[in-house]
Amino acid sequence: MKRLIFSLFTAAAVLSGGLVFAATAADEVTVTDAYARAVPPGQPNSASFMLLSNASTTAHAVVAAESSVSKVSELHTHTMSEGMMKMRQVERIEIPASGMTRLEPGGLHVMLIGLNHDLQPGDEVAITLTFEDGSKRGITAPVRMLQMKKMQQDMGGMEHGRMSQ
Ligand SMILES: [Cu+2]
Repeated sequence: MKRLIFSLFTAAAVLSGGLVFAATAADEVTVTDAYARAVPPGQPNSASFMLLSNASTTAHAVVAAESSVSKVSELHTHTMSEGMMKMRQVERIEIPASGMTRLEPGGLHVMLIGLNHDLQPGDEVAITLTFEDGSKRGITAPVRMLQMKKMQQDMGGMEHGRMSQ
């Protein structure tokens, strides 16, 4: 009997350990297609994009980002306001249960503010995402040249809109 109790206890400990591990958002969210926008010297800001996939039955959210190349990293989205595309900071980027959220030019992105250096195609940007439960995930985003139209959207459609008025 003693032995049975002992093994039940062991099984429970292993099981609960496994559940704690599985419940971490960083373990349940997969990050693919990560990249950062190439910018010429003198350009202070850039952005990173990626696909966040949540295989679990619990919704998760990214609540913060840090990067190796910028002083500040913020979570941003774009919204249309009076015919102009504007960027604004968001507190969290939701990833629905069994769903995906795509960060892409003209939409959600990780804004890299105050670059330490220019970003050339072929460079890599290390980004750490923090999830709602405090768990973190490090990703590597290769730097890519984006098409001009998308770049303009992302680099401040608001300013372009003002200039054309
Ligand atoms: Cu932004």
